[in-house]
Amino acid sequence: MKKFYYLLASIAIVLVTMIACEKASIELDETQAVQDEVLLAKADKATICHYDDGLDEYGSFENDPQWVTIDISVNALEAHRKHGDKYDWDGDGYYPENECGIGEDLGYDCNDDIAEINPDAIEVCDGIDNNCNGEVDEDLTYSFAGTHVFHYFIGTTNYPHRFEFGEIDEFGKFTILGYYPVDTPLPPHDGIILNGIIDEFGKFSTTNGYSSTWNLYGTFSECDGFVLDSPWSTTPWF
Ligand SMILES: [Ca+2]
Ligand SMILES: [Ca+2]
Ligand SMILES: [Ca+2]
Ligand SMILES: [Ca+2]
Repeated sequence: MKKFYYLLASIAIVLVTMIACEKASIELDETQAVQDEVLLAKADKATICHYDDGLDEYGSFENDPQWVTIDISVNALEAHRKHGDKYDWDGDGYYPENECGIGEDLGYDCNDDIAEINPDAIEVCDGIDNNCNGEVDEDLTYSFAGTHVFHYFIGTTNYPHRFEFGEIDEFGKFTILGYYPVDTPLPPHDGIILNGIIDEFGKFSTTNGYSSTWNLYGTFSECDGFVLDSPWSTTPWF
């Protein structure tokens, strides 16, 4: 009989524990649901700089026209966009300049149609102010020195060559340290030094010192680097 009471007591403890756990679980679910609701409510809202024309719903004068910061449902965004209200329309995280000062601390988006253009973008050489600092293609430096491959022709045969350029000096002069055929049957030309100059327009030219017919022409700029007029098709001297 004693064993029977022990068994009953054990079952009771298990049941009480299960009910308590279930209750705690329900309370936890309810708390989560409330939190989800709060998050959802936040996610459904958008902060915009809205132009209040000062008229009431009947078209009567109510107050002076003004720009005001308001929270709206995301469902109403398109309607506000048509009215010219300010918002981060391209979704890059930055607002365009606005009378309400929204997003001023992050820096304004200078192009709110293109997400790739914003204050956090990296400036690249494309004629556009990518990072919205008011300067176009700033601080881009390309070294003139290095290897450049370009092509010339003997008849209709293309002979790509690899040219090694030295740096440009303060007078715009540079040196071609060597040039070599790239996968062609022509022999290499190691050790040949060429000189050239870049004029005030960024045009460069070289001569080999053996023939006045052998000039290279192209353009160098800090942004674009080395661009050869192409195809180069003057007659080689060798
Ligand atoms: Ca934006
Ligand atoms: Ca943008
Ligand atoms: Ca810039
Ligand atoms: Ca740029």
